[in-house]
Amino acid sequence: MISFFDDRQLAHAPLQELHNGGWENYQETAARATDISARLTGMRPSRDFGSDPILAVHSADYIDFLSTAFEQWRDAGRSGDAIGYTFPVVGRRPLNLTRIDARLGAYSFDAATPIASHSWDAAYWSAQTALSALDHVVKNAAPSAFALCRPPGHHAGADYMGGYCYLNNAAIAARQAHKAGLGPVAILDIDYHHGNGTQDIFYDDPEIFFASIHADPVSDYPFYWGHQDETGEGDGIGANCNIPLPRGTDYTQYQRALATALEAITKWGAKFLILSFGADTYAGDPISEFRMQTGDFPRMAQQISALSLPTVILMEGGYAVDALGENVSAFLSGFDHGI
Ligand code: SP5
Ligand code: ZN
Repeated sequence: MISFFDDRQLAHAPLQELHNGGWENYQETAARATDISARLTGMRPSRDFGSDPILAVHSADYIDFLSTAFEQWRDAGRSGDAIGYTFPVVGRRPLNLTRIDARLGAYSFDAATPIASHSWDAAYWSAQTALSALDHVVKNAAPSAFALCRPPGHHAGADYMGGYCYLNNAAIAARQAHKAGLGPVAILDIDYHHGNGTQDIFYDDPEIFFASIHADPVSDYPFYWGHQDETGEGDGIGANCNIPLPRGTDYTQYQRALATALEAITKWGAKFLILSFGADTYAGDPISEFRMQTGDFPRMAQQISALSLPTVILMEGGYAVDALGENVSAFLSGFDHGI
């Protein structure tokens, strides 16, 4: 399978994240991407599609913040990575605050998403990688292509970062595909965690369908989104489908949920698919609690591939670094032509 990646995605390297009451090594490492790329054939460099497709999803003030936060942090005399510690809860009045700590809090929903020296550059190129895979599928009428997005994107909303995500690569690709007239466009998110950012971005949008299978937010991050009764709002009612599953879910249970999600996508009339793929459903994942085996990933891919929709596959999470390349290539091998 043709895959896209840009080396600038590797330079993002925050040191720590706040986890269970203490600082731990940042899990979303560059080694994840190098481990995956080592297993891929047909790798191509990403092209630059500029800022417009990013600004079609994210607010201009958020992009201004993301692209300048690290510099502002350093100018304020700080060392290490930029990270917030005060978060405005829903309903606080909008204030035009300029202090870096206030901005970091306002534009993030957790403390797992520090901004380091090259974070903006890496996030920008991760989004371009998604757009490059989309462009390839469209220009060549290819059945699918793989975007090795890193940092991942599905937790990032229109104006917030979180969960190792800065720019929502899936949303950027979906909106671009819709604008290009490839629709109706559906996004299927099979990362272990709920794709809260993607859901938020399209929650009142009837034109992009979002389906997600994930760990029940009653027990797992991101807690405040991903519940089954979240079905969209306004014109978007009915265009959002959450399938939460309990910890310990194995492939036998998972494939039933996948069949339900695929049926919803078919019923909705999708003509184009954006797939947010996380390998953190793997049994050996250090931060997740599903029980998928490496051999389950090709079967999962075959089930999705049977929809016969043109598909852009985007990398989201997956933290068992030693098995990550193998799991991703196993997944891609189940997709039409394989890798
Ligand atoms: C893209 C992506 O997969 N982001 C995930 C961000 C998760 N951050 C918080 C993880 C909390 C994990 N709790 C660990 C329980 C270990 N048994
Ligand atoms: Zn995840």
